[in-house]
Formats: sequence, structure tokens, C-alpha cells
Amino acid sequence: MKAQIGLIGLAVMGQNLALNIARKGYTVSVYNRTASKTREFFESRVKGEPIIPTYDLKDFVESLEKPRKIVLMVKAGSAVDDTIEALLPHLDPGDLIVDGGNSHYLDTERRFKYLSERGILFLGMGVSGGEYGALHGPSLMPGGSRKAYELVEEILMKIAAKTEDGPCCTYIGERSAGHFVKMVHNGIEYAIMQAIAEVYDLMRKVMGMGSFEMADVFEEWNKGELNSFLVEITAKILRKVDEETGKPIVDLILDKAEQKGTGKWTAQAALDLGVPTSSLNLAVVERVISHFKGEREKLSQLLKKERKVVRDDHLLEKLKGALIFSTFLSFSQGVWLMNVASREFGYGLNVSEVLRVWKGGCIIRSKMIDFLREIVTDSGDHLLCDRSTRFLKEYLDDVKEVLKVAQENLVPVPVLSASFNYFLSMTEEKLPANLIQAQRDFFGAHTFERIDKEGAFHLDWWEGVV
Ligand code: NBP
Repeated sequence: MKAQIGLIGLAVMGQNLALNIARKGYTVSVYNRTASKTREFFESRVKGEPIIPTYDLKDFVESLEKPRKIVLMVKAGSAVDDTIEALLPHLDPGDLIVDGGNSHYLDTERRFKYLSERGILFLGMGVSGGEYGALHGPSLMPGGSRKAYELVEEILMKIAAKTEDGPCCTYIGERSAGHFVKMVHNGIEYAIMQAIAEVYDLMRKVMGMGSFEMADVFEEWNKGELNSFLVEITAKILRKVDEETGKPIVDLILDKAEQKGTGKWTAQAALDLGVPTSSLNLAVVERVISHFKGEREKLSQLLKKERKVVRDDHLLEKLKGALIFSTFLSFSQGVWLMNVASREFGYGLNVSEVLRVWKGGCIIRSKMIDFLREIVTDSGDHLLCDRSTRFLKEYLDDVKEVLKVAQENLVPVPVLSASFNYFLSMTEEKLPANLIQAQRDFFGAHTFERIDKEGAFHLDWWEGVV
């Protein structure tokens, strides 16, 4: 019997995705470059599921029914190209390769063209939800041709997470649309994680709260407007105790945040496309700063920060408001980026559908998405409309208070303040860019526009200067 689908790459994601597919009743052939991993997977995890192990790429391809459908869950980057090259001699026109890794969207663009020229169908599919999601139901963001999508639609719908609004999978759009959207998902994820971390930092440094007390607060917040996977896991993290020392584990973790690049790619794409994703960008910058642990330790000796610890429950409410404010703006900046990219790259995105797919299975699933979906079709690209501005205004005093407390106590809050400044700039009729234009014209003859007449103007700025 031939397998209905094949999967290459049996690390964390591949193993769990293969099991998920098999448990939905599909026969899956699997292959991994290092054969011992395939054997280990079979010995430790496969318990009668319809999974066929293969140890040679040709055997793997031959074990699949035609047109072949092959999901790659290998490391993003050259491993994807190597695997495609190794597969190509064994494939026939009309076969499909799905790259389920976190590939850069421009790599996906290139691979799409390369494979199309060889008659091979290709989908670049964002997969969110980590190992748990891969096994129990991820959020899936497949992009490429609709014809390619239709070949695997039934399987993807079955394995995806489910919400009251349907399976967390949809055809995202043309060519690299799936990986672009997954990249923006991760950019939003970076910003919300950093905003939560800043709130946590204020709770411990300014309010003197202990880990379990903070866990109680995040748990409570998770019941309301802030209901989300990231707030939920923050509460669980804060409650976890280190078995060896009996201390909260979070207090023992080194404060250096790693990254695999998707947040940076989001910021780069946003700058290239001219979209102001301030909160997302600052989250990436702060992870970079966290890496300079040695420098930070030394410099902290030069600036002694006096902090007045005040137990003030009133401040907790303000922190909650600031987090809601920043969460909304992290999403709305990501939506703006997707809207612009969709036009620029001809993706044909339906952003409401993208948001629906993010309602379950993925890391940024949250109650806020329902509100975003209510406004997404009637507001502009950036989602700042009548309704959302009224919503944000409700939390403005909270953010002001939180930033004041952070400044008084010299606690860095880059994403909370970036969100606040973004909102202020976006709602400011007059920005000081007139002065910047004058400076540019002064030193570089770049010209400027005037508010009282049409045209491009240039002045000899030295003339008449005394
Ligand atoms: P990794 O990203 O750690 O990749 C390991 C897999 O890639 C192994 O199967 C390895 O085979 C294979 N591989 C490598 Br490395 N180089 C190869 C090559 N030149 N040719 C063939 N295979 C090669 O695995 P992962 O963490 O399961 O992630 C898989 C993909 O899913 C990545 O793109 C990742 O970014 C994405 N993703 C991960 C998560 C997560 O939570 N981990 C979430 C969402 C998306 P080997 O065994 O022979 O070395």
C-alpha cells in the first residue's frame, strides 16, 4: 500500500507532525537524513500509527501515491535546498513539495520559481504552535498556487487546530505568502512577549512582587481581555519551581534572549516596505541588547538605579491596560505590514482569514483577534479607525502612568513606550518632519515641499546667515 503523504525531517516538529497526520488516519512515509533518528523515532514514539519508515530517498519517493505530496520539516536555509535537490531526480511533474519550516519568504519565492520551471508544485507553509501544536493541532499558513493547496487541503484541515470559527488553516495566497504571513506572526510574537516581559519587570522591580504573586495576576488577566496563550504560559512559567533549589525557575534563568531570525526579518521587511512596525522592531532590538550581558553588568555599576518599591494594586490595573494597549498595536502593525506586502507582492491576502487562522494552535492566539477581525475590513491598512482609536484612548492614561513609573525608577520599557509613541505619532497632525526636511535640503539639496504652494523647493541656506 502506498502512503498518502510523505514527510522529511524527523526532528521535534517533523516527528510530531507525522504522528498528527497518521492519527488522523492517513498513511505517512517518513525519511530523515540521519537514519538512526528514524529508527529512534519508531522505537520510542510510533505505537501502531500508519507510518512507513524509509532509509533511502528513492524508496521514500516510491512509497508515495501519485501525485506525490512531500512535506519538508528540515532546518530552514540550505537544508531545504539540499533536500529539494536530492528529491528532484526522483519526482515527476505534478508532484508537490510543501516546505513547512520557517523559511525566509524570499527563499520561498526563489524556490517557487525554480520548482515551477521544473513542473513541480510547491507550497511554502508557515506552521505555528511548536511541538505541542504540531502534534495536537497547529495553525497552518500555506502559500503557493491554489492548485497545489487543493492537493493537500483535506489533510491540512484535518490536522490543524480547531476553533469555533473552523480549522486553523486556509489558503493564504500566492507564492511566498504563507511564509511572509508566518514571519509577521513571529514578529508580532516577539513584540507581545517583550511587552509581557516589561510588565513582569515592573511588577518585580517597582512593586516588589514575588513570582507566585505575579503568576496569580497573569492567571487572572488570562480570564479577561488579555486571554491569550502567551499570558497563560507566563502564569505557568512564574509558578514553576526548580526541583534542585526550590526557587522559582524563572529567577534562575540567564537574562539573554535567543532568536532564530524571524523577528529580525519582519523588521527588515517592514523597513523595506516603508511600514512603521515600531513595537515589533524594538522587541528585536531589546533581544539583541539582552545579549550584551557582560557589558550590562559592568555598566550597571556606573549608573546606580535607586528604586522605590511601592505595593500599589492600582498600578496593577494600569499595567494591565498598558499590556492591552501594546498587544493591540503589535497586532495592528503586523496587519499593516501584511496589507502592504499583499499589494506590493500580489499575494491576494484575506487578512480577516489570516487572523482567523491565528485564533487557535499558534503562539499569538488571543481574545484580541476577535476584535481585530471585527474592524479589519472597515478600517484602513493600519487598523487605526474610529472604533480602535476609542478603544486605545481608554487605556491611554494607564500607559502614561506606567511609563511615568518606569521612567522614575529607570526601568527600560522599550516596547511599551514604542507602542505609546507610535500611537502618538500616528495621531499627531503635525510632526517635526518639517525641520528634518529643511536639514536635508540644507546639507544635501534634497528639496522640500511647502504647505502653502505646490512643487519641490530648494534654498541656499547659507545665504543671509550671519
Ligand atoms: P531543526 O530546525 O532543528 O532541523 C533539524 C532537521 O533538519 C533534522 O531532521 C535534520 O536532519 C534536518 N537537516 C539538517 Br539540520 N540539514 C539537513 C540537510 N542538509 N539535508 C537534509 N536534512 C537536513 O528541526 P525542528 O526544530 O523540528 O524544525 C523544523 C522546521 O520547522 C524549521 O524550519 C523550524 O524553524 C520550523 N519550526 C520550528 C518550530 C519549533 O518549535 N521547533 C516551530 C515552528 C516552525 P538530521 O537528523 O540528519 O540532522
